[in-house]
Amino acid sequence: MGKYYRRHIFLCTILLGLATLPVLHSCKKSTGNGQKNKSDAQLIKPNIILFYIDDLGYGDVGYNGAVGVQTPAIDRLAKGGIAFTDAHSTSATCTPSRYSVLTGQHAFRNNAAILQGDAPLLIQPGSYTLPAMLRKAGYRTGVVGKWHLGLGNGSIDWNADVKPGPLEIGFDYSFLLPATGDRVPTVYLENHRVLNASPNDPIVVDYEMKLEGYPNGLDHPEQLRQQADKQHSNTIVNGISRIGYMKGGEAALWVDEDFPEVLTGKVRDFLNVESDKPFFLFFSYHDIHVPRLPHPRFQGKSTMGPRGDAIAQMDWMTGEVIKELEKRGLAKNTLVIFTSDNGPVLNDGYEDQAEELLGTHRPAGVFRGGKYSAYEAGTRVPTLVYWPGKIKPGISNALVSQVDIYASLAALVGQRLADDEAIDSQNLLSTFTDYTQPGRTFLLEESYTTSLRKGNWKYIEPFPKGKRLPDFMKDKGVEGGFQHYAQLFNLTDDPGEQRNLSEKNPEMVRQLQNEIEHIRTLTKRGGEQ
Ligand code: NG6
Ligand code: CA
Repeated sequence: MGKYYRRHIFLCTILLGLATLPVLHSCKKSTGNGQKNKSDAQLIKPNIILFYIDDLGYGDVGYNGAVGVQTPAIDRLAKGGIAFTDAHSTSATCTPSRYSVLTGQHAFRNNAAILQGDAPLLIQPGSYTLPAMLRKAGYRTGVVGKWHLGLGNGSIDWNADVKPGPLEIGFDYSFLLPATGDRVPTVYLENHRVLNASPNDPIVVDYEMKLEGYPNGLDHPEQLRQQADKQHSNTIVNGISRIGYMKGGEAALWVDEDFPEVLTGKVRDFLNVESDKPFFLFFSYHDIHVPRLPHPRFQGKSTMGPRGDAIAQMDWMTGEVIKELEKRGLAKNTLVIFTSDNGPVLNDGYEDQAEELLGTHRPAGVFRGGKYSAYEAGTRVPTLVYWPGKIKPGISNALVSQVDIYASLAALVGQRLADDEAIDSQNLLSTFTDYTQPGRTFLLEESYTTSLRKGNWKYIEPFPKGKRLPDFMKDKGVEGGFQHYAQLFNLTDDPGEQRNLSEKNPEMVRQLQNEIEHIRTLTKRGGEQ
């Protein structure tokens, strides 16, 4: 293909995308942060916030039928924006989904799986990333919240500069929970440094060997506020035993109940930075992951105990950020994407009564499975796009994946992608901004096996004989869907994936298996090998 021709296609794609943004050019006024005295041409670069919730199920939000907890702030976004009914994280667990959002590639291409708390950075500095692409387009970029993509090069000294990390792969600012709430070290990391670390009380982290210092859960169950399974029974911090051992850093330890204030506060600070640049913020929540320890203010806000209260807390945090945008006159010039890294789970290692207090609430809605699962609820998550005054509110049934955020935002801000950049990411800018537009024709879902959606068909690859699931899967009560035989469902009349049609449709099974294998071999955008 000639250079001119390619460029022409690229420009057309951008223009087509923009044509779907109905009132884009009507906003000429200065809107504050990053948008002073800018021409129309530059106004196509709105601020962008990605609200990335942890373990939030399709049915956990009011607008999708939640019972026992209210989510007024999120419902307001749903009413004023586009609510997607068939939007997916790329994977049924956290690290792989995050990897895909930030790289525009499927996690299997880099063997991305749930990481230990002291794992090295999974994305090599110098690789193509979403924040680096947006930075190239003139954005100020930040990440606040859960990271879980690894840090450092192999052995981390938590008392010195912790790097490489987000700042080395495209973010200008970072404030992190380094891994997850249930993994040590239970400290905040601001840019390269642990917040409030002291040379007199050095932090040591070990994932193999018990460390003397803080008590641990197996030896001191009487000190626990929530009983935990074996994997979560190591060092006790704030009355909760975690995965992994740590000692030292007493002044740096976080208090889980403070997350909403601390994280929302850091987001506010990021928004308040005076800058001529538009911003991109990846706001990555701890909620509603375990350990679920909502602030006393939210305790009892739901009828479902800590899991429901954590949903209420997460909703409050979302509302606070939107209010902040409105207060600063930024709402109309900020594209908000709200979604979750994987589907719901009730028992994920701690006894917090999530199962007992569930009542008639259905975390996964009508879908089968949940976090970790190959069934739809593993990846089909609540997803909203909100941009008041720019996109028409509505419901979209288009098939979309979080891996598409990369190419779609590139189109929005006028960045051309290299052939080997974000290779799994499709430019769905028109779909994300117009509820009448179609989405993908196929979509890959990763779990401990691989599934493929083709329209409303859903194929689950057989789980290899001899391959083992992680031991913890036994106790989860999650329907994994990992069978040694092929599974094929038609979601049109069987959204709950109950009737396996694979034997009746061997040709379809073969075709979808071939497509999975074809996707595995791709090395370039647009499907060329
Ligand atoms: C598992 C943890 C689980 C959770 C998960 C990652 C068990 C026993 N342990 O190893 O609690 O931390 O990893 O969750 O299941 S995720 O949302 O970050 O993928
Ligand atoms: Ca998760």
